[in-house]
Amino acid sequence: MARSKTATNGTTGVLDAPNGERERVFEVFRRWGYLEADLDPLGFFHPPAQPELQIEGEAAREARRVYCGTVGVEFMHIPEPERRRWIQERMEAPPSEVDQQRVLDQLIRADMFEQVLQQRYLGTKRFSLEGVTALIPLVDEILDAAGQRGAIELVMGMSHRGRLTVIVQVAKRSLEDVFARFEDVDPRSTLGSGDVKYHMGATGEYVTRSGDKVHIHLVSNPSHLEAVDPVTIGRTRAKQDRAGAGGKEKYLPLLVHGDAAFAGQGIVAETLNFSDLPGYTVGGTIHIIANNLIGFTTTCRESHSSVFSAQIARRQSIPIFHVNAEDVDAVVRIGRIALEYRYQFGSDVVVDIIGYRRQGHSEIDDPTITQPLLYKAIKDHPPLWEVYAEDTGIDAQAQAQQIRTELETAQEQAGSISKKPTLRELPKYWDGYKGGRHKPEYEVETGLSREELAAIAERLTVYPEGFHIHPKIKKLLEQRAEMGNGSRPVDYGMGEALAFGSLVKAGVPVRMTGQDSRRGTFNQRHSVLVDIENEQEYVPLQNIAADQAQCEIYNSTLSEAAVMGFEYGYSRDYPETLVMWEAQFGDFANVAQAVIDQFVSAGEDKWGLLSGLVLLLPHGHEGQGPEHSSARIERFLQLAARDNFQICQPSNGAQYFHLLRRQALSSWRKPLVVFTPKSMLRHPDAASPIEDFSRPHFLGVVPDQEVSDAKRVLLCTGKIGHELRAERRRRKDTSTAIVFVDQLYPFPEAELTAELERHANAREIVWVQEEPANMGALFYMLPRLRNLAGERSVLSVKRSASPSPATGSAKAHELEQKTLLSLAFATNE
Ligand SMILES: Cc1ncc(C[n+]2csc(CCOP(=O)(O)OP(=O)(O)O)c2C)c(N)n1
Repeated sequence: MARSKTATNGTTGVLDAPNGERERVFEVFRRWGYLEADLDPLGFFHPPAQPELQIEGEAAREARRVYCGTVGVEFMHIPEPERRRWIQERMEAPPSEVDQQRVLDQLIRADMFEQVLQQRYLGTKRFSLEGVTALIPLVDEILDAAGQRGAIELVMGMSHRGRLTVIVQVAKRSLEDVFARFEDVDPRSTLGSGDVKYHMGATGEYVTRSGDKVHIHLVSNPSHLEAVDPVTIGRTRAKQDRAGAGGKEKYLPLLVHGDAAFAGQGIVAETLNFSDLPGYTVGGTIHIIANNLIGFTTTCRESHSSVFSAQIARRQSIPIFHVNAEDVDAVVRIGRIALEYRYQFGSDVVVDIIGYRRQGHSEIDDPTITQPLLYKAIKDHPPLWEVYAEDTGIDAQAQAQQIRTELETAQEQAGSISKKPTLRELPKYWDGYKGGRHKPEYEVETGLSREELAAIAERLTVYPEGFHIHPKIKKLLEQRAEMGNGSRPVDYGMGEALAFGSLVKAGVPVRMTGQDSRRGTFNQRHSVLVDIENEQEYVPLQNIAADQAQCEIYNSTLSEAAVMGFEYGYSRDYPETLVMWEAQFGDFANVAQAVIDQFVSAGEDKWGLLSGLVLLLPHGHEGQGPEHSSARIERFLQLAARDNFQICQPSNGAQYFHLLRRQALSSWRKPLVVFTPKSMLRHPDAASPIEDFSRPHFLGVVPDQEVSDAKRVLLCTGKIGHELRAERRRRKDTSTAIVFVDQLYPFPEAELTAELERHANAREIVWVQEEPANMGALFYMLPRLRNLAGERSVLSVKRSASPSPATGSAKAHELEQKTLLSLAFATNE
């Protein structure tokens, strides 16, 4: 309320001024002018007419020239008056000079590049930029302005359209190398792996008009439109964090979107929502919409319910500049204003360049079938460089011929390249890390001495004098202190805190985000203490030692896809950090399935890019219904191949501690999927004696210490194992071994073989899981167990196959669980 009052007063103040009438006219145009701006080069796009703008007079003519020309700006929704004023001043100032010769050169290069590709590789998909080639001079101007503001790197995310042109003209990779990709040289190097050419990442060096060098980092990208957005932002944030002070000025994120994707893909809104949040902000992202007013065969009218696809950004203090992509000088000028706005206010900004798509969606697509009239108009329309040459009066024919020859020569030379060219260099900070198959020498010792543990526990359980602690937290900290000194078994919550504390103390940064992660969904973490009298915060993990590394734990937005994508991106540029994303319940991770499939699982295979991201996924059937039970173990196991990641379910607090430390300390950098407990968080059976934290390693298989030489071996993972052991106690059974498989993938074959050897006389090996038969680890374990079992029979106990992971009735769950336990012990009765 207070905000809108101020705004109204501000407007009234303007109306009272001597030139009030002129201002009143301008105000109307500032608000609605963009709807009558001349934005579509082909004239097919018609926003609703605005009767308010039908004003006569000198002021109206002037305001119309500014706000209804080839630029239409939406900024009156921005609540901060100084931001509106800033934009208004720039829009109403005289236009700046543009280096037209440079612009022309870029336009010719962009269009000619596409034409040579079209001629030489007819029928090959390249997703031509023609129709929105103004993108190239726009990025050039943004880079020039950014260089002057101290930017040293542009982190760029974009999808298919124009990507190859960008790799050549912005990332400055050689033409020969890009043409060689079309030649598809060296196919044996990518048998069964690799990616298509218009998804590959690229790095390079850009020299701006002012002579500044800006490093370009074009992020590798999957087909899944816009999925790269949060990844790009996460990468930028990591680079900014590495740089420390001034990081937000040095690393600039830029996202290029398609118009249909920008409006249609929810992950765009999720990513925009990061813009001003402490855990995620990058000091403003530049968004460019390469808007050809079509998505594949779908028109704008079918693509979005808003007039412009860009308007999803209107919910935030983000200005949207729509520019006719055929007025390249205007595009360039707006590029500078957008960049300045980002640096001035640390805000996102959208530049929507509106053009057309000269070819079909890809070059093998005939658009005259679905949009015959539009494509008739496009066919008759000259390429942008010709339009620009005519508008500016520069004779471009000789220049065009020379560029064409240059491109054709490069294309011919590409034929003699025999090795697949790499288009990027990895930053130095990846030097010490390894991917590929696991090797025993990658294992590291993860145990700590009792003294070290006690010292960390002490720091974790104290708070400043005068801090008004919540009584429940006081008790929790007292219990944790007892865990630390060995007088109480250590639960998961404390196991995790000890892992984090030990890592930051040793100089390894820790970053975790997820919904309600600071407290922990299950009230288990309490990483931030809140003073009950003044809500001041105290974070014990940031007070472990004077020279410790950062420990950052943030509550995330209520998003999975974008937040997981962001953290994946962060892990890509901060390999030294233990980076974790936590699901509220593991079930919800499937909202981020595209990020899991395209980046976490396949990133190394497709692009040779490593990540140490940890996914923490609460899992377990506890009668909480179909969507609070399963983190879909089966899906992760199905994705597992060539040691692409690790999939674990630690069965107790000490195992969790060792697992997290192994992830942070090993030079083998692979994503880690952890199925984490819910009810077992505080269960005494899953707490560990402090001695177990001094053990050297995480155990892939947790042997049964109570039974040796069993008649039957029950193998399981997670909570069900504890239930089986309780059932065994109840039955006073001494002949059944219950063994936990804490690491599902890579398969701990040697450890499991050793454990089965200890029970060489067991006739039956039984895989027991609480998941339905078509879910869980069953499909994965059975063939592997059969391989190890030799003559022994391998059986399984599980719920019946089901389309949904769990029942909605708590009582039905209990009945099912009881049956499961009885079946597991059945042959012993
Ligand atoms: C998530 C997802 N859904 C569908 C597709 C298939 N697809 C590829 S490009 C495209 C149209 C994109 O239109 P737009 O965003 O306007 O970009 P343009 O191709 O016009 O530049 C579609 C539907 C995809 N790649 N990703």
